[in-house]
Amino acid sequence: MPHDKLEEIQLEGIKKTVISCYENVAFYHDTFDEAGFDPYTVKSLDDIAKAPFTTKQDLRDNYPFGMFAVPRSDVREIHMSSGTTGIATVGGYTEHDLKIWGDCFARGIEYADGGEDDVCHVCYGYGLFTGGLGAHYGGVAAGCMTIPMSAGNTERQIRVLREMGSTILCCTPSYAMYIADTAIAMGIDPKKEFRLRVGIHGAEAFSDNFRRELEKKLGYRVLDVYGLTETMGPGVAIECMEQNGLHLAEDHFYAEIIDPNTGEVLPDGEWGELVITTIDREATPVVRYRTRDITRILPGTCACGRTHRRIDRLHGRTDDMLIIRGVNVFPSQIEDVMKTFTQISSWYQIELTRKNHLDVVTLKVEPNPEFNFDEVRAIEQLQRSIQARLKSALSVGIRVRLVEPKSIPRSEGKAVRVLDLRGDDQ
Ligand code: DLL
Repeated sequence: MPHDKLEEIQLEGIKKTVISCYENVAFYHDTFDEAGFDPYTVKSLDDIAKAPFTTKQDLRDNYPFGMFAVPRSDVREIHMSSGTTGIATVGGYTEHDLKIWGDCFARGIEYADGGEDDVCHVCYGYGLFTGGLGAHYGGVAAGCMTIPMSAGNTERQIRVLREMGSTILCCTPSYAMYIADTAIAMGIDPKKEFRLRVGIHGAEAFSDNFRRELEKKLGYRVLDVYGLTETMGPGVAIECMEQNGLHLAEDHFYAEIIDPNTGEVLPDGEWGELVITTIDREATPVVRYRTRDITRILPGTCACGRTHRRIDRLHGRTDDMLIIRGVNVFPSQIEDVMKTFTQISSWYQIELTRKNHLDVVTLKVEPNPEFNFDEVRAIEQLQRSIQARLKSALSVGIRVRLVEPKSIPRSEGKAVRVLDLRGDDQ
């Protein structure tokens, strides 16, 4: 669809969304009034920038059902964010919302020319996490034979991958790597014994190197999928086979990029925080939701010919930024330096501790399997070179420790990349 036609659909949807929020959700009624935003006067897409932002805290304050814009009896399903850092947030879905969710995830399968001949193996966690059921509805909507594996029991995953001939793998990228490594350790070559064509991986950031390694081990193409509980779950944006940015489902989500400090809307191409307004979500619509995720709108059109604009792969979150002795550091910057060393793998963990009231950052990283772990001098030399390159790239001292292969904990869900142990002064 030409983009100007799409914008007409967006405007019509947004007009309905802001009115529904104002009339049905006390929180929006109050905040719109306080900000002097009149939802009945939205005439263009630019007018949405006059509305106040919604934050995760606002959703928490209205836990559990305060953000519902429809009667409770119209809600068919709920999901919740993990709530590891506070009260969880709740997303509600009407029948219409569930259909849209399936359609959005199914786009990723369609990008890979998937359909009735495919076997969609879903090992994102099912349950309150949106990964499992989001990918599941997508697999069904795309016409695939869908296998609801959920996460865990990796040997059984491997058995099913082989025996059912799964062609599409949906899970976190770190779990996909764990499956690949486990299969290889069992003497199975996944490239030969699995029939995977494509992996639709997301829920956490992963580097280009990590992607290439996965593609090499599993013999398939990896597409990045983005989403969050507060706006729907996986499928808000998905990469096409060009692997050059994630197409936003712009007929359901209106995206803005803002300067996280000033709140000002930034032009296409500039990095900032992604802000999303839902266009036709019924149960829990959100207006200008601050995702905390850092990306940019890629200018220009995609070689695949689709007109939906693309966001760049995520560059971390405003709240994962580490402040190390006053310097702002994102884990993705550490990964960028790691990529320049062929001797090390993509498995790492950043450990933050405090010594004499000063932050100490230790990067624990596993070398590649070919690296000779018995050569103490080679280990020390490599640690020193990584340290030096980190220092010159980030202007902070980071200790580097090469650790035994397979010693960084593998996860079935999102990988834990940063361990903050600064609570105890050591
Ligand atoms: O992680 C939804 C999801 C499930 C997305 C499966 C993709 C696949 P939450 O648990 O609410 O929802 O976490 C949302 O995860 O704000 C990002 O910080 C991060 N995230 C999600 N997808 C990506 C991605 C799901 N492709 C939070 N790359 C978001 C980097 C991602 N980070």
